[in-house]
Amino acid sequence: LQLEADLRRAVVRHEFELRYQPIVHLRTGEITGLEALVRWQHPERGIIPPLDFIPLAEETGMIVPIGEWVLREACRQAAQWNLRRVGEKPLTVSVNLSAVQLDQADLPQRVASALEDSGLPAECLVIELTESLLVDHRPSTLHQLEQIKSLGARLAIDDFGTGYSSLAYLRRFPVDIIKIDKSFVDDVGDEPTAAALTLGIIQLGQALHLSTIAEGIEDLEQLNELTDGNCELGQGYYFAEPLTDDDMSELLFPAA
Ligand code: G
Ligand code: G
Ligand code: MN
Ligand code: NA
Repeated sequence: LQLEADLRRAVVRHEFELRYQPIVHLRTGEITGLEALVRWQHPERGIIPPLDFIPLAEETGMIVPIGEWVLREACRQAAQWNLRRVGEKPLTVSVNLSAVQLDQADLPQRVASALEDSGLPAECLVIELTESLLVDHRPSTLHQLEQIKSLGARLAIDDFGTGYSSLAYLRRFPVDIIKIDKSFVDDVGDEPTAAALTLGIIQLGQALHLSTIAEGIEDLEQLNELTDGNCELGQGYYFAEPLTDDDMSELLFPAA
């Protein structure tokens, strides 16, 4: 209950920060986008990771204002970085969405407003949905997602392969990107079953004209396996951990 009171205060006092993890084109090493990951800067307890407060935020509905701040701040920051990337392809920014946010009827308008106010082109925004969000989907979910898509934003399935009916989601929802769960990537170099499943997911993505992003790449062996398997994009500690905005600026604009 203390945590809940603290969280309420955190929403009012804006105690949240974003970290940004690069998403890299595996063959060229080029950064094509960023995933925004929220942190709570608690005044006494220091940085609190999302797994320790997002569930409470979802139960209490506080994820709605927190998630809206994340969305608006991620769009603002990405638009600002893209302004400095003269002559380069604009970066995409990926934002994680909770089911509770998707249940808000005005979510598509909130997304539209975040894009408009930031000036970020809609094609640069990726909304990440977990399989658990899709498994418990409501009748309104498909309509909500179609409205977000009609703005021009793209949809990714996070943690792909860990849910109950991953393949069914691909038929039901207008998905653009598959994020291969870290549990497959972890074992891709030394376990034949994990390698076969990973390659199968990549080929499935290709057949459906979807982008594939491998999550949690930590070493060169994993990178090589995934690159050889034609996985397009990846993220993980091998490239960079989630970075503060200052550290990300330095990575994007060295010695600027
Ligand atoms: O950043 P970290 O690796 O600790 O993230 C842990 C989990 O928290 C991930 O599953 C991620 O999807 C989730 N998460 C991070 N930021 C957000 C956010 O802004 N909103 C929601 N709903 N989940 C987030
Ligand atoms: O939204 P999602 O559940 O995919 O969140 C990604 C989470 O994975 C974040 O908490 C991020 O900090 C974490 N992460 C990103 N890259 C790596 C990695 O290479 N290794 C590990 N162990 N965690 C990672
Ligand atoms: Mn994610
Ligand atoms: Na994930």
